[in-house]
Amino acid sequence: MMKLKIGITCYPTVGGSGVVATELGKLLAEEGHEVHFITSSIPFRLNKMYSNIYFHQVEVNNYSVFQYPPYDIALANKMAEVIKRENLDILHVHYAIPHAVCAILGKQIAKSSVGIVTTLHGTDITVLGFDPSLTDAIRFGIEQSDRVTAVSNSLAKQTHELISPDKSLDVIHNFIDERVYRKVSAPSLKQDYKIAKDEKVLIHVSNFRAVKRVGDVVESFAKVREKVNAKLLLVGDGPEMSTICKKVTTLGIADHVLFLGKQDNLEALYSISDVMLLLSEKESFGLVALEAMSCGVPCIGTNVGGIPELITDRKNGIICEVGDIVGVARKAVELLNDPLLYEALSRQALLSVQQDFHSSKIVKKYEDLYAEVLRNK
Ligand code: GMT
Repeated sequence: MMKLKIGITCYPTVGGSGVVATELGKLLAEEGHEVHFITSSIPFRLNKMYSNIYFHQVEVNNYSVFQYPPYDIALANKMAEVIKRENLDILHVHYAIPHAVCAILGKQIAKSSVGIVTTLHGTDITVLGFDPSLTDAIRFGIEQSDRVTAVSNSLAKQTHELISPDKSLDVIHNFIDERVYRKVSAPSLKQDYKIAKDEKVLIHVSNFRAVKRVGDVVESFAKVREKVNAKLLLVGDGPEMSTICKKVTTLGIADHVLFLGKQDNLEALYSISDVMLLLSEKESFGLVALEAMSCGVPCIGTNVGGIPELITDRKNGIICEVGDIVGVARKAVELLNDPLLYEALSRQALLSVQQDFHSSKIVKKYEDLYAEVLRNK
């Protein structure tokens, strides 16, 4: 395919959408495209030097006359500047609000015909879509983009139900870099965490927002421990953290739960884990489940959003209903005590990532979408 100049805007800090946007930019650069990140800070996953990746920082001045710093306008202005100076073919933004709306404004300011592609990740629809003060702006961002993708069929359906845009949505599932997320040898890590060799390890990774239901993770784990000698790794941080710490103490499992905070090199943590728990009440995709599966770790996930699009019950993982703590614990114990079932799910988890979510397939889908946008100009 022709090599393109592609602008990318996302929230660059920790979070699934920022991870996916940054990994996509890196892989597009490896395909020979020129990639321009237009963000408020360097995306945290941009941890390697690429000669064809550029970073344009959005700076927002805090003038005392303004009650709120004008981030969206500064972003649109920066987008216009980069569209014109770098002669961008495509501007790919992640989130309808504010990024798609800023892209449309930036394109107008630049008086350009740049193609706008918007990817919906969930929070913009499943949370903001319920806020009547934003729905018209979200619909505008979607309808005025050349193409809009959603990270799961579930999210596409929910977008139609909540926002009713006059636009068809393409579903392009998320991916991970399978060169990074693979089972690695971490011989002393279990010992470093004072986890016995024969102890099982359960892991949960999230931003500890209420929707992640980390309380259910902890309660399920307490029940698992009644039957299986195990430790729980809690990775990440967020608003529910202090409630969860208290719950762990109340349940009397403080010696068996390790709070690891935000971590890089998750592949090493997945590689010492046996099962991942993702028990959210809303989850448009569930990138962390894919990361774990790519390291051969089966996931117990809830029957919500995009999770059943990556986990097929008892084939490559296990599905439970939201809030079914007893069911989660029973199924986790069964999985941990049945080596044949465990081996089958672990092998199939890895295969699913390679067959259905391989980065080369997903990146090609985005490239094809960009090519279609440019053909229709
Ligand atoms: O999960 C979060 O709270 C972060 C959020 C984000 O916007 O970065 O993640 C959303 O996008 C990810 C990447 O597409 C998805 O894997 C997550 O499922 C989705 N989160 C929710 O829908 C709650």
